[in-house]
Amino acid sequence: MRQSLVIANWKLNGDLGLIQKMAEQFANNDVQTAVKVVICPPAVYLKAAEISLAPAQVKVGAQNCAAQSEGAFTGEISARMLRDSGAEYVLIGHSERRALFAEQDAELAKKVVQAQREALIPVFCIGETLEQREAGEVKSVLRGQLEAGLADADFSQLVIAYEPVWAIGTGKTASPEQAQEVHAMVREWVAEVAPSEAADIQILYGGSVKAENAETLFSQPDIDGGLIGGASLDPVQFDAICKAA
Ligand code: G2H
Repeated sequence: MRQSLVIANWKLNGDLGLIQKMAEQFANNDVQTAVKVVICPPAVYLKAAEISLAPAQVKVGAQNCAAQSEGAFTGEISARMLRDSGAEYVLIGHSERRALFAEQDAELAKKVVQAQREALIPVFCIGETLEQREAGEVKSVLRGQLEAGLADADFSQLVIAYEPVWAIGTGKTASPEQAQEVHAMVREWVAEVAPSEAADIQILYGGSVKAENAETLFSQPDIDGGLIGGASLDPVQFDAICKAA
């Protein structure tokens, strides 16, 4: 039985005030007993978020990590540093990192290894563009991303997030059926490469999830929760999304 997981991706948003509001929203809330809730603020806020959210049983994660463990890499933050700052999860391969920061498959595979070496759970993100979907390439694109990025992964310490690029921050959401079809395909792929993990691995949906559409998405058999961007900046709405999981 897979536990539901809902992860907030604050992207380049949020501050100490939002952490405080989120902590207040989840205090005296029992959703976290059934659903694992994780907040990924900008890295500089990880420690503050860990301390504020711990009493509410909300975990924290990072949005990125270095592909290297240490050295002359100005501006980078290693997986060990993130772990020291309280992170338990780290997003890897978000489409914004791929598109805006030119992150390539080989680099992402190294990040996954670095994260797992430091006992961080990678949340490995995959997704196709609208052009690729319309060209009938969803399966080949996603399998390519999975094969390349997870080449050296330990599947027992891993989360996969399907985020169709055309649904990110656009207000367009994949239909529950479209999302389920992809999630089932991803689970089938895991069954091929790591058969013992296929039933247990958590596969999240992301892309314009809101309180209104969360329940139908999360009720699909292979959707184990969500990766939430814009709607996670509103504590009341994020709480409602967690309750739908
Ligand atoms: C996709 C998602 C969170 P949003 O990027 O990772 O953001 O919910 O704003 O589409």
